[in-house]
Amino acid sequence: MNKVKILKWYKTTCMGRSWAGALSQICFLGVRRCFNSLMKQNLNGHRTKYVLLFLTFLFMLPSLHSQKTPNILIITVDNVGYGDFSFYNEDSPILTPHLEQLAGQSTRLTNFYTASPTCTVSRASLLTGRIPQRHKTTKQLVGLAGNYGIGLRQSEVLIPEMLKNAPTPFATGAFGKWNIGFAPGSRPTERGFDEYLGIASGNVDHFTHVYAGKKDLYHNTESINRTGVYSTDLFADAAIDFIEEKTEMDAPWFVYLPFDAPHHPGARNIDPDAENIWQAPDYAFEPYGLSPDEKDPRKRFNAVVTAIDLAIGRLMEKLEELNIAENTFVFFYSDNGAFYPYIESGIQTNAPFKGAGVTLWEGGIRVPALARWPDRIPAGTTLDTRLWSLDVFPACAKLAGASLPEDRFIDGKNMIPNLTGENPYSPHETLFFQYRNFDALIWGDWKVIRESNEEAWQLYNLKNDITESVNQAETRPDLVQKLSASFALQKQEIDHYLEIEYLFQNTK
Ligand SMILES: [Ca+2]
Repeated sequence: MNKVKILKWYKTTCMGRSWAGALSQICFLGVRRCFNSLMKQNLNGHRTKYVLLFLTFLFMLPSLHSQKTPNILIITVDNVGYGDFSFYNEDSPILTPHLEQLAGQSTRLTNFYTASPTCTVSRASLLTGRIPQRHKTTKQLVGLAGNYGIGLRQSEVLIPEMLKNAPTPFATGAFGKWNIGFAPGSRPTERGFDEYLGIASGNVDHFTHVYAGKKDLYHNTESINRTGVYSTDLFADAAIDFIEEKTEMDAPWFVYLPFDAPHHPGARNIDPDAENIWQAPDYAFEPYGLSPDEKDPRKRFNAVVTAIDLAIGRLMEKLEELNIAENTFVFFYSDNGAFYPYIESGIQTNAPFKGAGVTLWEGGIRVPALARWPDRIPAGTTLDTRLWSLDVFPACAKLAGASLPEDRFIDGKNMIPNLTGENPYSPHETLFFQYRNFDALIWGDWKVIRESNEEAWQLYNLKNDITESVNQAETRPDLVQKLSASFALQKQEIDHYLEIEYLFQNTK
């Protein structure tokens, strides 16, 4: 073959595949070539039959491999803005080479929304596939009373509970920030997870794991002490150990890895004896040539994110080492956008979007997201189809071959055909949001939003005006009427639906 032919062959055979995928494809083509060659020679006798049988077996190996139930890895980061990562904003000063590599192996979502702009509600929605108004956890859990209370209703079905009912039940592990209630019956190992290592609350001192003066770190339901181990590493290492163990047992696994970083430091989540600063491990300052004593909060924040990047790098390396990267669906996203104080001080950015966390402006709800599944999801691509975090739930069901719960409405839709490029159309006609006094609805290119129901609706065209700068409510009253009517109808439907669901679940 000449150079042009070799390049063409390489492109069609290996491009977009992981190294293992490329190797598998090369072996497959090689075996096929031998098979064809043998057939041409028209050999006779038993030996030939066995050779042919063996080659047929080899020939089938890749397809057998591809039919294996995939593992599922969901990673969330806390309050990272759309413009914080270099793979969304080339001006970002934050060093994340491993996440950049992951982005290169993934489809990068540019029109992905979290169902809520705040931690607790975002997580409750992800794990149930339902909008907050339906699962009824509509507010942040605050303080020890909030975080150690029931939190999310125990009657809600979580992803790991659904995956336990898959044809091949999944091994399930959660490692990180729980933040949806830690009362007996609400804890992860009582909600479908086989193993849990993490914090009950939203954010802790990254080194002492103290929240509001209380040691907040647990293995399953037991309080544990790992003082001195940086929380990001603690969670990633627990996930790695779990993955290693379950892979050895040849069980499909589901890992939920919600980092509590880089969430800002504050009175509750910094140990009373420690300085109130962005806490990063010493090694995360090295790539910047900085001392761990660096005082600039922007540089300290960058190191916190780099520590996440290094942890995710180790995790991805482990998937390769275990030879399971090919058969693992990875979904990575930020639970909500960056908050105003950190945007205004130049530490973070939701650029190009307006607004911030705990608002329904695009900066609060439109978040960075990556989806990787070698050989199925085209690598290094960008996807602008509108999806949201609730779609993870039915996607997990589809991947596992599990049935969705039949006694409740799931707002999410299976996004796998969108991620693989089979279907370019959003499965959602509208996205409905309600948080605190904010109301919003997105339909097609348009969005209506109001900061309280005492204010008039504002109207923005998200296609031509992604910064939500030009309110078109006065020039397009027809669209305001259409979208606001849809919002009112959906709100009415949800209220009515909840009554029916309650009756249905309590008369079984
Ligand atoms: Ca958050």
